[in-house]
Amino acid sequence: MPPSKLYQWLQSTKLLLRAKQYADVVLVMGNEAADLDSVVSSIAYAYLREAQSRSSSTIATTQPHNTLHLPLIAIPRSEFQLRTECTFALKTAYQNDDISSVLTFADEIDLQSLTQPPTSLSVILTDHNSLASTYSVLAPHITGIIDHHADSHHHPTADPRIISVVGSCTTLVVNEWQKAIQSSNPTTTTDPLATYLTPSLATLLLSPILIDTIDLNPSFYRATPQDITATQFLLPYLQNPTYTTLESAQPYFTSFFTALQKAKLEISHLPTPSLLIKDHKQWTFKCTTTNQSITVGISSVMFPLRGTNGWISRENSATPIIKAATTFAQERNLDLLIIMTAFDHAEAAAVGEDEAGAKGFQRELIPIFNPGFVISHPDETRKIVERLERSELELVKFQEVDGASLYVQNNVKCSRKQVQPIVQGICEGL
Ligand SMILES: [Mn+2]
Repeated sequence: MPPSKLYQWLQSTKLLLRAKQYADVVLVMGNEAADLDSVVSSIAYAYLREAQSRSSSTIATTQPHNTLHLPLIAIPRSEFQLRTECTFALKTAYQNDDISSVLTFADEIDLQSLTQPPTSLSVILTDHNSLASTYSVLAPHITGIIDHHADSHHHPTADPRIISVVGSCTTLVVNEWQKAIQSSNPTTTTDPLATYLTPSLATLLLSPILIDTIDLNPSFYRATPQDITATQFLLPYLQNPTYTTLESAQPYFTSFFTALQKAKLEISHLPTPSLLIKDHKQWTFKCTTTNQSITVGISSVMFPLRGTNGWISRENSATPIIKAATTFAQERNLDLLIIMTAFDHAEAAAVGEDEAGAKGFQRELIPIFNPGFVISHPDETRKIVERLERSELELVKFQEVDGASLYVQNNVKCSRKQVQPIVQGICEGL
């Protein structure tokens, strides 16, 4: 079986980029979280532009194809394996092709050189409408926005500038496919636009819509009429053409949604350093009395430490986790690394991943100090630990390993958003 059209296009795009064989580049880029919606919306919109340029006229097919449409995944390639729902959706939609192998990631492209003449660069943002600071070099080149977040009113002259609060950004991209297919005239084109929307692509487009709207379930108020219309439009393009109505397709949607959700939770096989980097943020605080800078990182991990299926039992003890976390803190020059675990036992039980469904939502927390760093002075580490223990987090120690304390965080309402200012206050007041 020959590779799919999408695979061939992505592969040739990668080769042309490497060989610098382009005059115009249209970069389509999702946000830095690189979640399923960002990945799919950027691929599918770049592919629409490519398909339009190929099918719009016979001249386009006889002249050298000089515009490179390039979806960019805004994370390093090594981190993509952590987006388990993305790799699962790509595999489900394209069973015979390894699509991720031909995608282009942030560490595989020299953005600075693309912004230099004679290259003409235009950047289209999907799933975000204001650039992350790491990509500010691209700001003058933004020509289009398709997004479903609140409008930050940047780039007012972008065209298209589609910002609409729908469940999934991919819904807005499906909308663009629909408009383009309906307005294209098949008799004048060699390769009608609709032939690019294969069953595989339709399945891929469906996946973020299902995840973001929670299976189009009206009781979660995530699915908007536009998400429903987009799904309706995709129906005849899906792998199984017997789905004529949304009602008849619902059992298929639910089983696909459940599988995607399960894949998203399946991180327990990842090695400890990957679990720590998957959702990590860091900040530098200034101690007001000593004027020292203190860098603190917080890793959120959706995997419980305790329990028979937990992280500690996987490693046989907590020691390898503390060791790997200490190395992680040293590599990133952190004074303090806090691991926060969050795990919904009830949700896991619902997809058969957890035997004890009654425990509900739980959090755990471990502060780990980088030996030899600013706050490694025993007085200061002791102060930080004491103040954390006295804080509103309601920490209860359940184990102590190699000088690190492992806590249950009984105030489960405090996510990283709340823990960060608490830690900031403690560091600034040392
Ligand atoms: Mn999104």
